[in-house]
Amino acid sequence: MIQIEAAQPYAYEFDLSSTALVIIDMQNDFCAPGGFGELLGNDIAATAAIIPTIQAVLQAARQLGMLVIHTREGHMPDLSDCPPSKLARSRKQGAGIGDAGPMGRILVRGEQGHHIVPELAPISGEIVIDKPGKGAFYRTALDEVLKQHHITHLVVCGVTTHVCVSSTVREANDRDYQCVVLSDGTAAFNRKDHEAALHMIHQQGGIFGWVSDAESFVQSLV
Ligand code: TIU
Repeated sequence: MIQIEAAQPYAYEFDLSSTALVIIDMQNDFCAPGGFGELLGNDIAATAAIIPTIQAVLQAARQLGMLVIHTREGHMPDLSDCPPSKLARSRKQGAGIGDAGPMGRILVRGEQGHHIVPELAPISGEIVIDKPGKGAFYRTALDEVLKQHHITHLVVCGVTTHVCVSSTVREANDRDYQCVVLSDGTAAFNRKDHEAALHMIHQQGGIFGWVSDAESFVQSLV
């Protein structure tokens, strides 16, 4: 059993064989200029800045043979999996899903904006989950995939803390997965949303899970 002593609200314990690293939506659409995140009016500096931190976590996980799962938010080219309300709100915000953008059609599978940033590109044996929603369990095979691999614990990184990371951790918690979110391996477009989202996870004795940091996770593995 491995322990991250410094986790909040208390030490997080896990076994390598039953733990997956889950990297949420580290796509150009959220981390690169001209992507969906920036077109929505956000500053992508914070989401781009965590790429090297996640690289270090990913390298450690790969070396130890942990199951690695990458997720991507996006829609089919015909937008048939895009809820009309989500589509309407994106258009109102001036970043219409499916419209032409600087990196191809916005939030559409196969377009440049939808690709995972090159530094964190999945390698052979890693699982990529395409999701139409904010949570990674909604209308995906994630739960089945995790069960096939006998996974009970998730180490969560990615973007954004208050949106897709938060939704996914809440969905995971209801399905009995024990999640630790790495505070510096996640980011929101602003600090206030990031910190509030992390607080909501570990408050009330870990109401949705644990919060730790990349260094503590990597150190726990050695
Ligand atoms: N991946 C993810 O968080 N999708 C978003 O739309 N996030 C925002 O913060 N907008």
